[in-house]
Amino acid sequence: MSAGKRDRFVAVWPRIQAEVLEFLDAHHMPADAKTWFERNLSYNVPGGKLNRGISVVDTVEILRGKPLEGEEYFEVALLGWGVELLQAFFLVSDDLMDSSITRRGQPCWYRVEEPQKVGTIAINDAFMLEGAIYHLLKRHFRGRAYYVDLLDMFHDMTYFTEFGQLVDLITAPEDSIDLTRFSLLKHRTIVVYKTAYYSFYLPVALAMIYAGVPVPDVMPDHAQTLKFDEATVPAATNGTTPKSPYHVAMDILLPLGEYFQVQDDYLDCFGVNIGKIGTDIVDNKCSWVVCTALKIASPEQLEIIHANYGRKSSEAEAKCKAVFEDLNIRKIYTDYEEDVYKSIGHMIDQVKEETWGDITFRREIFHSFISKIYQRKK
Ligand code: GPP
Ligand code: MG
Ligand code: MG
Ligand code: MG
Repeated sequence: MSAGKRDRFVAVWPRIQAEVLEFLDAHHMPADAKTWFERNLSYNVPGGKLNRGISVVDTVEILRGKPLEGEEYFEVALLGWGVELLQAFFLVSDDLMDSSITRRGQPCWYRVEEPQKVGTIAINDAFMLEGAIYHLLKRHFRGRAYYVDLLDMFHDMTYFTEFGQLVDLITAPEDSIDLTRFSLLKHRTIVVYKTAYYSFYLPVALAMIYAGVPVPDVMPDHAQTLKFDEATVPAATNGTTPKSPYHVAMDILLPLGEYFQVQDDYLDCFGVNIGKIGTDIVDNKCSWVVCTALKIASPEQLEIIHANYGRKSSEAEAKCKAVFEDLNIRKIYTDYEEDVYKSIGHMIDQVKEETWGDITFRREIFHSFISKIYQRKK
């Protein structure tokens, strides 16, 4: 990604943050509450890779075939910052639930002690990050015909992410370690819901709504067709009705999001300098790494994994990692990455480009996404 594109996106954040904080003034909130929220926003929202937010801008520009200018740029960037606020809301909460230590190279928000201990106030802070999204949407889009489509999209994707987080958490109970709960199919259920919908489909769907890609009567979701006892993520419709661009986008972006979370799981175990300390082994998580290992381990190796996975000790964690090294999970991952990159590339090649007035649904939307994550190291 060009530095200029990121800089332009980051440059609108102060105005957005000021709008959010202004609302506290309008409600005569005490100065210390405003200062607290300001720190929450600054600490948790702008410090990441910002891929999700910038993708909203990229997608509208690709649909229009030209760069956005002036107030239009601001509006689309605001939708992008809405996705980043949603991400901040999830991460602040997820770090509490996962007992994580660091995020983006700094202590997780709930672990901050100075100037005042955050602790479980982080729960309310997370709610406020979410609340800011809807305040901003109302302020800027309340009068537009597509306002309700934007709201639905944020709400539905939030709900799906919470489904995924639920399955993630109950598959990894702290007190009962039972690796028979884990499989690559269970993993797919978890990651499509906890990551793919909000990280990949949401930015593109928001951009399509804003740009004016016609919204179908029934927006896609995989409730009818995504069966997790099948080996692949199937199409979002059964093929009897022509697919809307939203369906086509979902067919590509959910597998892409699954690939992204496999990378996250891989980096949790094998990454260096990823800005966060991996906790998946100690947390007993149904991660791609352990699911893959369980499929190919010898009885002796299985015994070591069973005895050490999910235990609260760094020696036990190291023993699991040693088995993963012996099983050459690194090589399996590199092969997986090449395969999935090719197969998603093939799906993108099949996309039919379509034009409505001055907007065109282009394959480049998806190329731009996959190129942001291919072979990522953090
Ligand atoms: C990533 O899981 C998933 C999320 C951040 C979604 C959280 C959803 C909520 C409803 C709170 P992860 O735990 O692997 O992420 P990380 O490795 O970044 O901690
Ligand atoms: Mg986590
Ligand atoms: Mg988690
Ligand atoms: Mg992770």
